[in-house]
Amino acid sequence: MLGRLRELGRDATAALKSAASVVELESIRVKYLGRKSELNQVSRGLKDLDPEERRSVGRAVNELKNELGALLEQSKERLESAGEPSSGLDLTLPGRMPWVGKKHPVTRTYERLESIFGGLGFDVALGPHVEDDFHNFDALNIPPEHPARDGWDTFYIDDDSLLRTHTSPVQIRVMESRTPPIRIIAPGRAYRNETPDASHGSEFFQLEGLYVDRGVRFGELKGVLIRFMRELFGTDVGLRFRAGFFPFTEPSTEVDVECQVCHGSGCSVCSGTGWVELLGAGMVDPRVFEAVGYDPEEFTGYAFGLGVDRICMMMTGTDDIRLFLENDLRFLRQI
Ligand code: FA5
Repeated sequence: MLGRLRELGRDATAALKSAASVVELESIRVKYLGRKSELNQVSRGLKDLDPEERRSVGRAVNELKNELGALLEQSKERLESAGEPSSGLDLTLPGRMPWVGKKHPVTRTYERLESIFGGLGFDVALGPHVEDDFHNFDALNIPPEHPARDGWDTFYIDDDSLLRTHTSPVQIRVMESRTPPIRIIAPGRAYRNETPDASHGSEFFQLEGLYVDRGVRFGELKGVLIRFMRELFGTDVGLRFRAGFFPFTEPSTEVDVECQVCHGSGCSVCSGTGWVELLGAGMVDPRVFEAVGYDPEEFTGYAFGLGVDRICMMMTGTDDIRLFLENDLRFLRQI
């Protein structure tokens, strides 16, 4: 028995001296001094030995326990002074900052627009991104042979389905399903088979507006657009209404804002003109009313289509629309 105790002592001492971490030290303690250790079993079996042997073995067990306990403390101090933390948990390490997500700047711009138009009594309507020729073109007074179709370079899916080139088809879907008065905005993506540049994406965000009732006039359209532009950009921002052409509105206008990137001196965003086109608008053409079964003698209305990415560029001074789709957090975090 005494020989076995000496053997255990030798093994435990060697293990404690060579332990390389506090975790390893703990497993050595469990093995040689723990509840299920051989040394503990010898200790518990002392009562079955005859008195003589009990005395000598008992003394040897106690001495060995004391020796190993002291050696355990020394090894722990040695490891801790060498930089090994006692629990494997280093409370001095700086904490990890949680990632806090934010809405995309174009989403925030849309939400701002929604709130302005909501305050003016417009509800939100949505439509499909995969459209048919009728809603995207024919009902908007753009028949197949009409040269205006060239202005909307289209991604066709098959002969009759396409990725909508603007949000105007939502006008048609809303008028088909409701009767006036109608006052809606329709936000969402539009797709054009265009080569992207600083101010053109092949995929971009538009916001359509439509108001139909009896006796709606062009002056109301102008008033709403000026009001919303001033809420966004401030009262002294330069605005420009130009005569425009859209097959689905008559008369039509395009509205530009003074370039907020170069403030009018000319840059790549405004193609050197000092102005950026933000929207197209006009009075709903009677042929559109006929296509949805409304009587053009009874109802009049206005419609507009804004480029939300362009508005976001102007509000944030961003000089390239493509940055909005690149998902580069270094850029997005600056806004
Ligand atoms: C239209 O899309 C018409 N549907 C707008 C409209 C609606 C007119 C209702 C009348 C009545 P246009 O192609 O001009 O029109 O586009 C409208 C706005 O979308 C532009 O002023 C511009 O701000 C934005 N836009 C157009 N093409 C792109 C593009 N490739 N990338 C980013 N924004 C664009």
